[in-house]
Amino acid sequence: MATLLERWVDEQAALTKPKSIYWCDGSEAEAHKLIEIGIREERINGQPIFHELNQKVWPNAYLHRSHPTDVARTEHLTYVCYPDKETAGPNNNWMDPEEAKAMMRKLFDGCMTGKTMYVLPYMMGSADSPYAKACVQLTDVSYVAISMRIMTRVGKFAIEKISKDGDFVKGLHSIGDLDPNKRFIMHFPLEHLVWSVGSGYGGNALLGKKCFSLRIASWLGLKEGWLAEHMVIMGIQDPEGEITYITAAMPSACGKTNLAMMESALPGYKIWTLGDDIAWMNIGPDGRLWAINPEAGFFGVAPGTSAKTNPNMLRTLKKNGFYPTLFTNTALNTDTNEPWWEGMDGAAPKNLADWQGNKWSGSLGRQAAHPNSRFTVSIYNAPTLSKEADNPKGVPISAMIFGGKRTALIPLVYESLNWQNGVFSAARMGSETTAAAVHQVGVLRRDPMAMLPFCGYNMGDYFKHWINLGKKMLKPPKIFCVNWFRQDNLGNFIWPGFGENIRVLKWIIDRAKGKVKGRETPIGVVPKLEDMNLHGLNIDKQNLEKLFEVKLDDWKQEIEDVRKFLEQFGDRMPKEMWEEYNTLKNNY
Ligand code: SAT
Ligand code: MN
Repeated sequence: MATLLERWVDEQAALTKPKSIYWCDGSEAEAHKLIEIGIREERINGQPIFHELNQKVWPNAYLHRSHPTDVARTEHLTYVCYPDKETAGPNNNWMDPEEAKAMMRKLFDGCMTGKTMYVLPYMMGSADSPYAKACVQLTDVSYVAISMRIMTRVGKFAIEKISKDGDFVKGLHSIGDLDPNKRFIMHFPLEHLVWSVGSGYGGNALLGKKCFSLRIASWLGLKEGWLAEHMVIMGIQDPEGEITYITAAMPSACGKTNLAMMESALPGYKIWTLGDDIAWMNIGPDGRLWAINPEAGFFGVAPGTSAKTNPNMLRTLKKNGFYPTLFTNTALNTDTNEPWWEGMDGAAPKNLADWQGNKWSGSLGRQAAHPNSRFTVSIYNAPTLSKEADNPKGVPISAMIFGGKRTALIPLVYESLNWQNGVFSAARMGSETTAAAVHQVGVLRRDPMAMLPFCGYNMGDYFKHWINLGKKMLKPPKIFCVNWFRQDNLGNFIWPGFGENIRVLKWIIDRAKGKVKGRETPIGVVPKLEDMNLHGLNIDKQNLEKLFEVKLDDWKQEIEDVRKFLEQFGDRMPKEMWEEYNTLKNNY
């Protein structure tokens, strides 16, 4: 008798009409087979799916070029579908589920004709974790199948868990005909279901990532009393050998991956990586907050990644691991057959093909690699991988960091006064937009908890959920805000960033352990200069002061802007947020 899973797959096949159905087992042999198919058989837009790179320097690595209109997440084509619009909130595009399904069914009808449907049973979280979830994604692209195998745990164990639980998270994906007018990423949180058509790109197509692990999971977290967040998870080892675990939320392409595997500039400190993008956090039996990374890989921004900014990532990318490594939309050195991007070490090679495969002349100020070009690589390749990375219980979190790209106003670091005040600080976060999504780059937008594009329900309810969870914890993490991007009067970044960020992390863990005092300001506690280890940095006094400055006049406009943002949520915005807002306003 067919199982629940088999029946569901058959139904999707009856709709999409593939020529064959292939059940993936997650083995190494299978990965090689799919890569071969992507090189020799499958085509997107007439192009092979993969190009084999120089295997001596980049073992097991392949280049993928996506369709030129399909290079980033498309937030304007991403919807959450609840029977009522209010539950989706002003932070989401909304469509009635029945209407959305009727429209999508037409787009899916026969879309896999002549193609193979890959069935990917996978786990988010390690299979033995009580917090893990079993899922299945269907797709018609080998690139997506291989990417899912790197980013998640694909294998039979997921099928076993599904038959035990009688339930799974469902994802149906087809690249369709890549027409941007027929591209939709549809979430049905009540059914634990995602339907995505018309894009093969990252967060649009790897449905375990933003679609499930954030949008659907945030909804599950609301119902079940936990948090699904857009956060790094890392351990900071001090010179005594003690490891403190923290999380850090930042919008896409603001340096989360570099932070997660930083090489410390302070002797005696070491960073251990657990995750670079997503944290699922539950209150443990001890009343602390425990985090797991549901993913198993990195989908990181290539431009700017170098031996200086992230030496551990270069080691990760060059390791001959069990999983293939993919590069998407980077440039190609056609003499050496190596990937290349802006901000890699050294000058641009003489003969380059740009991200679309055309000879690159270097003129016209165009970049050779797409600004949102990416690598997809297994976390198990990372030399900084924490030995707790697969611990089914996760790790206990002592501090949470929230950061964004702000060239002015926001100090390098400050600590919130308490949980509720911290939730408010995170909720009013703003960041200058990046190339990770299709929109104008470099404009300030409010991005609460770096979750604006990923919170799968009304953010007013989300803030309330955060406040409620704080009350349930015996020892909630301390909340901090950071900003690596403040500029001087000439428009240069004041703070060197990257490995030097350990100096900020050191202050944060010192504060979390109650080792140092600080200076109180209306937004929270900033460091006293003497408590920050600044030895060997070349920042003049005036700029140093600017880094920690909280100036009355500058904040007036910010506070006004925050009010407008909060007001959008009407009576769904919890009164505690307005209390915090009024305290801040009255302090200025
Ligand atoms: O495209 S993804 O959503 O997977 C990456 C990102 O934008 O953070
Ligand atoms: Mn992300």
